[in-house]
Amino acid sequence: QPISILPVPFDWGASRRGAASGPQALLGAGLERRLQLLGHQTKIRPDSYLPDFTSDCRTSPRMKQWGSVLAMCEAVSREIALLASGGTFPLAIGGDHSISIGTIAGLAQQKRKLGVIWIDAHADVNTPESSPSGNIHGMALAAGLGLGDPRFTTIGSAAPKLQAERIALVGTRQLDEGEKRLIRKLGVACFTMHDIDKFGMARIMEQAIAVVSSGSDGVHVSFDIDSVDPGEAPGTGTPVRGGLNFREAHLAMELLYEAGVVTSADIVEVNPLLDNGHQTVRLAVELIGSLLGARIL
Ligand code: DIR
Ligand code: MN
Ligand code: MN
Ligand code: MN
Repeated sequence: QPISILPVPFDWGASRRGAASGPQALLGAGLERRLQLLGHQTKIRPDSYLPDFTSDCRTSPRMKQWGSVLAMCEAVSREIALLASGGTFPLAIGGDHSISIGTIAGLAQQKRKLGVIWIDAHADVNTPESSPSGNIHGMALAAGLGLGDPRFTTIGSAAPKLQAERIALVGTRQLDEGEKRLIRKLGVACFTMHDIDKFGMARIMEQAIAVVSSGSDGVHVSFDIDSVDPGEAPGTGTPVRGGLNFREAHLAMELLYEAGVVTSADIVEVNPLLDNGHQTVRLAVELIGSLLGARIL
């Protein structure tokens, strides 16, 4: 199955600039070639599909730069829906995590029972009311669940895109109070760093894959590079200590590939301006490789 790479050079959903250079950095580090060496056909969508969001200054303290984020998400949603209906595997490369509001809205046009595995130090289930920061990248998964500002929850279609029982969070270690309450209330499967330390990544991924694939018509992997420990992945806007080590991150991706259930993915929050050389950019490219079939032997 051909892979459609969708660059989303956007970072107004976060408080720090730089993730907008992520796509160029990942492509510059040989992402496409790596996928081709794994036997995949690839196609890069030129980013002319994106509107000019730089001049949109609609903003509010609870939803910073919401005008730009909304315009980006609508364009990403349209584009992802098009790529998915064309029978390719959509791979969105961010950009901050707000781009996933668009990818999920686009995927949901075809898939009514989409499972999502959210590999992230954070849960991104804030609403404008619960968010302490007002940064929309911290609201991305909530929007998929139909929670938050209607302008964002109704992109592509009015109904919620996701069901809580088909979502698994992996690598979680920093939650805001409102997020903790919501996760408990909805019963979202949350595999924290505590669980990974205790049971090991292999067992946790087995459980997470079961959650997202049972009764689902596709599985989307949303990989926030800040899930990885800052020692391995310093190039990201909101680093949190105590993350996945190098092998844990690769193993998660390898096991997802082995399970054979993944139908789309996005990789987000790579910030080349904060990187130690190209360490984080290279790691991100390698991790996408593992998700799409790279083997040690
Ligand atoms: C925090 C940070 N929970 C917020 N979220 C981040 O601003 O809502 N997500 N950094 O990746
Ligand atoms: Mn995130
Ligand atoms: Mn994060
Ligand atoms: Mn550990």
